[in-house]
Amino acid sequence: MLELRLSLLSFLSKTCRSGMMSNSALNLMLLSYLRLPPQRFAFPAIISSLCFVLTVLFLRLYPSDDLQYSRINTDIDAPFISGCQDPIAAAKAHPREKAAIVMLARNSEFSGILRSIESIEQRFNRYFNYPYVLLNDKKFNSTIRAAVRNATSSLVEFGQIPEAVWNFPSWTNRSLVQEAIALQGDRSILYGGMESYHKMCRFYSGFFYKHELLAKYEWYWRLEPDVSFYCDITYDPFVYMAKHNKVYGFNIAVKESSETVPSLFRYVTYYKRKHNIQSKGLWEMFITEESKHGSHNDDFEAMEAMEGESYNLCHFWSNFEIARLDFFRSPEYEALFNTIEDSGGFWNERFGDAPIHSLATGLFLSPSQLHYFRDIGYRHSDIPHCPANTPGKQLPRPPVPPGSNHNAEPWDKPRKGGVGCRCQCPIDLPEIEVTSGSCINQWVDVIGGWV
Ligand SMILES: Nc1nc2c(ncn2[C@@H]2O[C@H](COP(=O)(O)OP(=O)(O)O)[C@@H](O)[C@H]2O)c(=O)[nH]1
Ligand SMILES: [Mg+2]
Repeated sequence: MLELRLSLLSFLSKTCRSGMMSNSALNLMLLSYLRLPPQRFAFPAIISSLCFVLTVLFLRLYPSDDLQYSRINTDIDAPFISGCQDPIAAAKAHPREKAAIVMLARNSEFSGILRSIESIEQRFNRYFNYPYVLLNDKKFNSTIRAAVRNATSSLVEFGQIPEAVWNFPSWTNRSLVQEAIALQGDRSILYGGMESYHKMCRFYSGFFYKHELLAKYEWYWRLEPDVSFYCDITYDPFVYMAKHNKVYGFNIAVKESSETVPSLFRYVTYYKRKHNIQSKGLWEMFITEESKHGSHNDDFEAMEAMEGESYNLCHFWSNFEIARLDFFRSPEYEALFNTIEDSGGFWNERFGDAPIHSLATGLFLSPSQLHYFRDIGYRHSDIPHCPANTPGKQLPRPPVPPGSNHNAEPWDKPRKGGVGCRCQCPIDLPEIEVTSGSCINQWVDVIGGWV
């Protein structure tokens, strides 16, 4: 009977999820609930609405705890740990890697800075005690310094970014650049009119890893103000990245808005061609389906058309990154950055550091050197990724320090195939994996597909 119910539910939900590309609120709610992999085609809204109603009715009649959390092929990348382990024992089991949690922030972001640090402390760092490096183009004020030091028992270092690094490079014509930025504002390009945002993207593209406070580290975890972590992280991600020969880890992959990077792909493919770089299997994640199937010819026009390839705008969202610093410190990455810098696209366009980091992984790395931290529940702005909890692998929380405001709420019910530990997922925000802006399908394609 249970088998029959599950088969029927699976049929209904498979039919329903085909409507997800229509992105209707109903479909998103359902997909977020069912956590099934998204499909690439859309049924007419009437069919997807009908199956939505049928599925909800069915679930109300026969609630099923056996519903599977969607599974990804694990041959070349899998969550390091599914479910919980004892984080105190895990922290004792290995020496820490040379790693830091790095945050660039402004003095005006006081409460967001603290919210992020409290969240990562509660879910991870109170066990593992990684140091923090906070960077700013101005001097951090004493209120922020004191509040951050008070929020953690780890080492905290505050650094100021030299003016010569943060500001427009000397070769730019300042008034022309300012005009170009103002024009992007007039065209309502996201953050296009903000000088400071252009500077931030350039800093994260080509300079953060050279800051003197990061010189002693081999790894970093990028943190931003005002983000949340939804699950407990009871293992050391740096240790596991090292053990599995991983270079770059991400949590969310989405599409960039095209008007911010009209010419970025042109310069990156120019670099690829000039240095005769062959894909190691990841580049395909970033090119459109048409380019994968299009015929390639070598005449001048095809070269101009970027080898017949075009950018699908996918990128790893760089507000969360756990990565090796030597990836960025390599001569290849430096040369790539210089090509992009010379294009003027940090100013005349609004090149983001996320598509730059991502295309660099596509040029230099193989899929097996990347890691999807699918088990880490995370939110930035109103985009969350939150996994289901692993059945049979949830453990009670270690005691929280007396007087702390650490969350003591119960966690979500586990689900078959779930990979999370004590996750408490949001119910008011649609899961990014199942929305049409997500690039998880493109990632899954290069590592072996959905199971
Ligand atoms: N110090 C400093 N940090 C900045 C500036 N602009 C952005 N940031 C930081 O850069 C990161 C990305 O900026 P944010 O405003 O969150 O952009 P979004 O995540 O793309 O919406 C955050 O960590 C910000 O605190 C700036 O002018 N000065
Ligand atoms: Mg942000």
